[in-house]
Amino acid sequence: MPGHVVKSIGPDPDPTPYLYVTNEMKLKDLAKPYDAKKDCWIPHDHEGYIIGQITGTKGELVSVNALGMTNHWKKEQVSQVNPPKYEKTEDMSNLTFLNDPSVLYNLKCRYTSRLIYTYSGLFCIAVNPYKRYPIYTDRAAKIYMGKRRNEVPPHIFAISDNAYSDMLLNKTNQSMLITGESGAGKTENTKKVIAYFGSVAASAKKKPGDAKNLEDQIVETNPILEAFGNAKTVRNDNSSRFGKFIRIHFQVTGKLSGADIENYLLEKARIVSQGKLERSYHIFYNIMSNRLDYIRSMCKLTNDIYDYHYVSQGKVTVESIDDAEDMMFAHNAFDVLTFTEDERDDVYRVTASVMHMSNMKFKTRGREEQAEANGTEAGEIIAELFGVGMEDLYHNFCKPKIKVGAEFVTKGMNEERVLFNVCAMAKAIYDRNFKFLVKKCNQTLETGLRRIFFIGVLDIAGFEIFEFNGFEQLCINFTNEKLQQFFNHHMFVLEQEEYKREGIQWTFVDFGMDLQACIDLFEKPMGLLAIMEEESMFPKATDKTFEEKLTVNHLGKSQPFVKAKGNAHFGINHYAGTVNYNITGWLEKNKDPLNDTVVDQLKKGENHLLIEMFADHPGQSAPAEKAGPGDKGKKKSGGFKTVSSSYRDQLNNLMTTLNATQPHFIRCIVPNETKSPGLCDARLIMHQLTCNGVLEGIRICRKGFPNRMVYNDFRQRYVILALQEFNEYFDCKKASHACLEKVGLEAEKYRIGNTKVFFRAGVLGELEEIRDVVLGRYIGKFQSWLRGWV
Ligand code: AD9
Ligand code: MG
Repeated sequence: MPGHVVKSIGPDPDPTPYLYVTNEMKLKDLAKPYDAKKDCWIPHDHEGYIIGQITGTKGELVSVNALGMTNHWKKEQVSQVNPPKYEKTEDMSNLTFLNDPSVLYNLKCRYTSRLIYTYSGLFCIAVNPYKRYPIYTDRAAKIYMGKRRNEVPPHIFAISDNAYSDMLLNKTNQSMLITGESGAGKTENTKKVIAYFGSVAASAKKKPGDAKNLEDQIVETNPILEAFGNAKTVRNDNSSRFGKFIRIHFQVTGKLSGADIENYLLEKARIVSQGKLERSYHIFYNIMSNRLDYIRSMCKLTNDIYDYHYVSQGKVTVESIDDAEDMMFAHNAFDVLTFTEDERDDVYRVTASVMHMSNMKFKTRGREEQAEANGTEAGEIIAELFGVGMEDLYHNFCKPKIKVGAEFVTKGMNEERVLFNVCAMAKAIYDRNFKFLVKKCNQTLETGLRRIFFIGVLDIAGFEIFEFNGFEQLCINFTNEKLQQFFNHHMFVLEQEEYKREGIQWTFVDFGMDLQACIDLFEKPMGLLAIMEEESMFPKATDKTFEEKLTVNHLGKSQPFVKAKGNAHFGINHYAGTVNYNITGWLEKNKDPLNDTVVDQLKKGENHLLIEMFADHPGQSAPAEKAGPGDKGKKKSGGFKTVSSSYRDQLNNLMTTLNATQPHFIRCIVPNETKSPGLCDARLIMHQLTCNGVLEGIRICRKGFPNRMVYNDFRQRYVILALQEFNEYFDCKKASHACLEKVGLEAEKYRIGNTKVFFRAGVLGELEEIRDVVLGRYIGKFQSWLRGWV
């Protein structure tokens, strides 16, 4: 299966060349020419930024010579270059000049040297290597076990190990927030995190041949989730089409005690339609590989995937995927996770029924526009798999009962509407099946052992800005806005704590508040979500009335709500940029209507899985239709919610959980669009650094005092600037203060803390320049003394 953890056979290869900068590299980097005063970064179309030399400055303009040409740039377009000693630095927050070009350059240099992990303050950045490096082996894991972050090179294992020891030391729950674009490596990193915890906190000694250890069960949820929730997309052959939050629970001793999974919004459209280069969920093709022939015969499937339109509109095979092998991974995982054979086979039946549903044919009778069955071949199989009567099934699709007042009446449906309802039913069945799988995994992972602490791992899509942005993008982007606020707030809290500890005077502003206006736009009464929910309940609402209501309430009133560009209806200024949203079909998607009569029939049928899946669906006992014909406008109540309101509840729960944890942030980056190892597309990377908050993190960093040095280090480096002061004062802190005053640095540019001196962004560079001048003077003096002596 794509990315399945494979134990290496024989001794693990040496991971160090993929983790450390070699001495050879270091020497080469240090020998690079560097002119602190002249070298600068300027924007470049293809490379993102290139280095040029400043030749002059006039007012707001800087003349820069680069690639043999001199051009004039605005001051803010020109950034300073870091000295060579910072080449391939492991933590970019230590850079003297913390700016966008330096961050991009550092990531690029490390990536092309096969170093995929880098820190940027609180963030761990992972650039997808598109190649299997031997950095996740037992040998690699040993490097990280029990080590502090700054003792070992950047790695997801370092973050995992720190989370684990913080949990035990501080007795607090932890979370690891892994975000990034599609194909960036979120799921791969999530798997490694989970495997790491499995190995450091294994619950019991493994018995040979025993496949049902808890750590195995936790790891084995993955083949099931991936088979049913992942699909080939243009960007990723193994794209997760749902978000997830996995909590690994631990006993007081730090040993595993269980796990649970929360899943978010599975992409449903894919179940019935795919783009030309894409595929539906892996399981359909796994089954059709016929690796387990009993499944196909049990489910009455032919041997031709093209017989099933819902799952054969795009690709049906993928080069990087072995469907037969994956079938076995999923099948065995069911066993490890203690699904009974009946449960497992019902899952296969229900999955196959979705394929058969593409073959339900209907025709229109006369002028009445009443649909009726056009052949019952598919229906017979489906009815058998569902454990219901075939004729009733067709009847319920074509003439459902609806409640008007206290009465039930039969309502005629035209062909188009029936086909729509069949589609909706197929999607709902698959989606509910997926939820059942998660629920069942959770039941198995509930071991009865005491759950004292947990580490939660979040794997969800990062911020998305496409040409066309719909309901899905809105949900994802809102989630990311909330997560970014969480990050900003966390960073603010940590900074504040450090400044307090160090006794520094500073007026604090909660950086999280920078995003509040956008979050309010979504959350407040009569905000975007409230309006959407209200409109979804209102029988006569249309896309147009929805749009009008949004505009009237927010345009010119809520600052982040702006006029749309192109074929969209409105724009929102998110922290990562402006996104134009197109609201076509949102209300329908949000209501997600189902044919209640068919639901009722399934609930009364013989397929236990279907009965369980629809247990929370009111079916025919849903409240009566309020107004007008058509199955629009049904009021959802009695525990039955719109998509957006369930999502909002889930998100609120997630945020409450996260707020009570110590978080760790991992940002995954796609380096290029061709899945090529070692290749960097500067624009693509910069765009992601904006979307995933790394640049936002740097912006915040720059608002405070990003560079800091303990006094001893400061003395070692800058003693030459104030020889007398450092001689005079025994107290290094006083001497450092005197030194800074002596060189004439304005008080606003630094703060004297209890153990460290803090600097505003770029100030260390200024100090370095002063040091160069002083050093030059000493060298000059020494040289003339030498000359005199000679
Ligand atoms: V999506 O939003 O679910 O479409 P992800 O989860 O961010 O996406 P995924 O982890 O599935 O991406 O990675 C995509 C592919 O990149 C994998 O199938 C691997 O082929 C490749 N990849 C990603 N990370 C690594 C890694 N650390 N080592 C090797 C990797 N290959
Ligand atoms: Mg994924």
